[in-house]
Amino acid sequence: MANQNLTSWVAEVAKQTMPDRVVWCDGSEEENRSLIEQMLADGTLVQLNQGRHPNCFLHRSHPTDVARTEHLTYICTDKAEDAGPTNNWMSPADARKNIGPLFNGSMKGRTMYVVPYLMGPVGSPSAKVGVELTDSAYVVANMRIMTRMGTVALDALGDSTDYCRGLHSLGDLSPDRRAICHFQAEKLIWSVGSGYGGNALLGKKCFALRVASQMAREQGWLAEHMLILGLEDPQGKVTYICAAFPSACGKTNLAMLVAPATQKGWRVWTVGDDIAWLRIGEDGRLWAINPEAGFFGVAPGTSSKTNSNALASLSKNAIFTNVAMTPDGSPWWEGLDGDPPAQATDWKGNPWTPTSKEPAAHPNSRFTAPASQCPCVSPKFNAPEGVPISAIVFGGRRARVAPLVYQARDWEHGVYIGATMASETTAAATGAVGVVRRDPMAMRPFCGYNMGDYFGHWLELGKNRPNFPKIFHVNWFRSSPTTKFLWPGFGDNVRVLRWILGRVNGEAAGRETPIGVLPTDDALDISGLDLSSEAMQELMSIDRRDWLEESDDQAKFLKEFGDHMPRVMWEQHGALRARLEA
Ligand code: O2Y
Ligand code: MN
Repeated sequence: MANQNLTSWVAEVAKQTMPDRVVWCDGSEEENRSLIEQMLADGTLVQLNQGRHPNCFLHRSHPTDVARTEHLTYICTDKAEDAGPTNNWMSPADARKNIGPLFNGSMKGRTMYVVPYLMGPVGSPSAKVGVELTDSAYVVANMRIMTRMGTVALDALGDSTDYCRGLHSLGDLSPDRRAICHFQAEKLIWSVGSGYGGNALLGKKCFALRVASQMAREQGWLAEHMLILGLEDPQGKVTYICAAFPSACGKTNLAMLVAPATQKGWRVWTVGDDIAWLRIGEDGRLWAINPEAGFFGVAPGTSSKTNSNALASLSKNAIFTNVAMTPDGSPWWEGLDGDPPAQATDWKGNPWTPTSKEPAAHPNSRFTAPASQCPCVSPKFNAPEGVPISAIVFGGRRARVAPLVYQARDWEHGVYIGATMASETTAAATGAVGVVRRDPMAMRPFCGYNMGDYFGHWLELGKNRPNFPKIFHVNWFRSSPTTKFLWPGFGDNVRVLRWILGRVNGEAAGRETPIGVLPTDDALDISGLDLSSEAMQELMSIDRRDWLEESDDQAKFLKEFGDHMPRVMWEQHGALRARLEA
């Protein structure tokens, strides 16, 4: 029996959007094959070399539709202050009046696909159902990779009304008629005018972060923009770590890290590369699931050197968006192994050679690939109970100020570190280089409510929880006047993870500093690295003047939230100042 609530909503939307056909997706192989054939025929997809890249296809998005559009993304709550200063706000009434009409007849001449999907492993108490109605077959094919899609989700839903509704229409793809609205009280998402990534695959940032963060607040859990990895020691014991980094900080690379040969017996297992849902277990620990089933990774810079596991993950059954194509039908992007091809077709479909002024692949070009294809996918990837988290790592890209690694003094201090996290912008992300942007817990674009209240939720959840994870901060990007990056990064980051693990187990040495606990001089294994003692000292240095300035800037940020900022955060700020001034 079809779910009555769902069938009524589908009928209501069809009446407004007027599609030629409504198709309920079951997620089967046959259904996917026929969608792919249809998209190859109508030009939505380009076939890649099926010998070298089995079942892989290329999509070129509209040239004005190549990234998430934060300025057109709204949190729709009755009161503006419930969205807070980091979100764009629109009242639900205004959204219905101003954005609603963009859906009128928007699916005429198109098919409306009903896409039921499950976020989280089948049978998990943490998993949640969403349903996306979309007029984009490309979205359906991507959702099939990124979520557990189709019958499995309808089975999980049964006749419940507890699901997140998402309505997506390509509209006319004009940026002037593009908006993404989150009606938080109703768990309803509207997205119109974009077919790209996080704007259109509504299970990802819209549901799993913006809507879910609001649900998590109400229900006593956390929906976070975090990777989840398992760190295996030489004895075979695996400890799980979550980490939150803003864009362009190597999150996917850390999630799939390959330890160098010198770190014998250490390895990383990937549970997730982008989103974690965390619940308190009966043992008082935080348990994490990855709500997603695939990776929507950035292609440029991905190579066998930077991330061989990502490269292996996308070797088959992958959809590429806005990458270049070589004459033999292989996907290509800047930073891929080997020399650039002598000629290629760029992301817009134009001829390209290495002398062309523009990059061949768009800097935000992407691959969508099933997580099951990742060589280091965790055996716990589908575990309904998830994995117990021992450490939470925050990080940012800072040329100065933040040392390579430090540990928070306690949970409240850790929440302060997460709340005041910042990263310097890169050319690829914004055009302006080196501007410090506060991005609390890497959730600035994704927290679906006032972030002052969000910090309060974190503080409340961790109260009197001795088994909660320890909190750390890392910075892989420290530089000096003579050296761009002092730390080698990539696989060698496992050395830092090992110190973190040592701290969790009470085994690694640390020294108290005004900002937290840093490794003692020989606590970090740097054997075999070409790292001078000066460089190491710089990596671990804390400049008091820099930090006083930093804490002033942190205070400016905290103030933006007015009465919503918990008193504890100000106490943490005062305590930091006092330690710096002592
Ligand atoms: O969602 C997009 O369109 C690109 S941004 C993105 C994609 C995958 C994972 N994370 C992000 C992000 O901005 O955090
Ligand atoms: Mn992300």
